[in-house]
Amino acid sequence: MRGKWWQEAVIYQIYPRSFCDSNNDGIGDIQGIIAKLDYLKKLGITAIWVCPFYKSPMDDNGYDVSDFFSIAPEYGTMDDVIQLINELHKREMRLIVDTVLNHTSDEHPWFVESKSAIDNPYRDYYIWKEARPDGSLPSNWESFFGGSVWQHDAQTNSYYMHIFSKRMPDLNWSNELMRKDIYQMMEWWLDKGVDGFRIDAVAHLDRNMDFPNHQVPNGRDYSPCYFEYSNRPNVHEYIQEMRNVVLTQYDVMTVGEAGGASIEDSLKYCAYGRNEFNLLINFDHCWVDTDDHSASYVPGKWTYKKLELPLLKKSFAKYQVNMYQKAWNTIYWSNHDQPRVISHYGNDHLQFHNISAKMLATTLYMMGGTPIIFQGEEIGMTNVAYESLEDYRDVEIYTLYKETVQRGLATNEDIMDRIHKRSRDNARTPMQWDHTVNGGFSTVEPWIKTNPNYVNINVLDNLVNENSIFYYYQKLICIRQNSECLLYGDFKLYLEDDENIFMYTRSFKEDRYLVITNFFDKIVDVEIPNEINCENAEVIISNYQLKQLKRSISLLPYEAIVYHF
Ligand code: TEU
Ligand code: CA
Repeated sequence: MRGKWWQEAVIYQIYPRSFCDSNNDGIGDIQGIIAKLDYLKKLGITAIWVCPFYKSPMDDNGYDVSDFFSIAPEYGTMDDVIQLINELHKREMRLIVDTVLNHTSDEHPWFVESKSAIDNPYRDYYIWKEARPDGSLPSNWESFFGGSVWQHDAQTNSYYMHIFSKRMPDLNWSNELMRKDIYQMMEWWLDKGVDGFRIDAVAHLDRNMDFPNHQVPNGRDYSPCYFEYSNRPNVHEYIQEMRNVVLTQYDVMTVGEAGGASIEDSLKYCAYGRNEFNLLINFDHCWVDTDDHSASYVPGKWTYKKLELPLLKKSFAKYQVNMYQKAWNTIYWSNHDQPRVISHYGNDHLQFHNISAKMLATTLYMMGGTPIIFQGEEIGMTNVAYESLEDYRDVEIYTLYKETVQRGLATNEDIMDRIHKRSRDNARTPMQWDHTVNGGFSTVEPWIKTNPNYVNINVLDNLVNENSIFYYYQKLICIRQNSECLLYGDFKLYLEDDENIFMYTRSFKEDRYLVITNFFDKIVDVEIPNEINCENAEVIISNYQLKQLKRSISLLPYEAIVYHF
């Protein structure tokens, strides 16, 4: 062990609502997670990040917290959480809890107080503004979920700010009393024995309180001026205060979620010595195939164009190279907010499903940084295409549909196609454990329909098939956890502009690895750059038959090979 536990960890992200339903009420729960810890241990997982399980009206499936100190009854009890912590520690695994600091639920007592009267002591825990003199909204900013960031409340004839759903009022981080209450909550959880925090939407804690209006794209009512409430300077003041007041007293890992953070921002959030986070989740690689100009009537994440591999390669290389020895990377394909990576950047047709999933895993998990594997990725779970809008559950989808189809700005077909390709519910279908009804997730109809392809894609089949995606993940994890070079080595990208091949090396002292993957379903010939000596190259892992390294090499569809020198 050379570094900190979180540098040599392999994290598995669990969306509790969809992971395992132990009491057959159709909703995943904490006892279900406990029941699957040995499965995760077998995969090689050393820490789990569990999405919010606190009391919540579930407008955003738990990211709208109404009580930080109690557990959502549908997920279980505080005793279950304590048991989960103990069961993890028994297995030398760790628990990273998701903590939501940008907002609360509108049912949180703080907000109930805050909205009750202008002079209420909690008024300033949230961001309230009156209409502008001309009666217009305090600003024309667009919420991440679509629509305005302002919601009128009749009780005090004012607007409160919400950059997510209107049932998730934003906390006012310029209020010191509010911050102190948050820090006390974090200490309370640390005293329960949690090992880490994933800090939700941390990029948004500071916002431009002058609330200027901005340009509105044609067809939309509000301005997607996310920069007015993302990655602004004061966020770093708050994080450093959080570290000094709370985090330094404990051996705790913190990973911030900073959507839209540039490499410069990222280094501010997590560079060594910055006294902020240990790790950061940025979104850079998630949306390289968006095309804002193709449909101005929807927010950028819902647009798409054909994947240009060089853009994806440059995105990963930017972090691998610029963070090296300055900060510690996280490496992940997707999470509960993204489409399934095999459907997004791979090929989920049965013919290529297995080798394409292995190609994507090889491409990513040989890079430097702490891996975060999203539940179901290790068996190649795919996007889902529900025929009917009513089968979807995500509040973001319903706001999108209201802001487009219901306003006559787009056809039902157009928006349903975008939902199929981009919606967050793609990642939230129940975990597919076996062939039984609902994929073994629950004996009753789950809160969201199981993907019908569970008959071909499930844990049981993976565990009995030595050529499965699961065992390939298990082998990749074992390779990287036992290699100083893969854990601590440098990263060098080759063939940066090649449209089909992802090629890089990792080097550390005398050790060197060469990773070559073909991202598409066609045979591609590759010239290995002269500076790479092809002698004595040993194949470490491949998704096809082992292939000797030669100066000119031909890769089969989605072929992935790792050589060790
Ligand atoms: O997502 C954060 C998020 O959606 C924004 O940060 C935005 O996507 C990004 O900055 C765009 O660049 C987190 C959770 O992961 C998500 O599930 C929640 O809905 C959201 O916060 C609100 O809690
Ligand atoms: Ca349940």
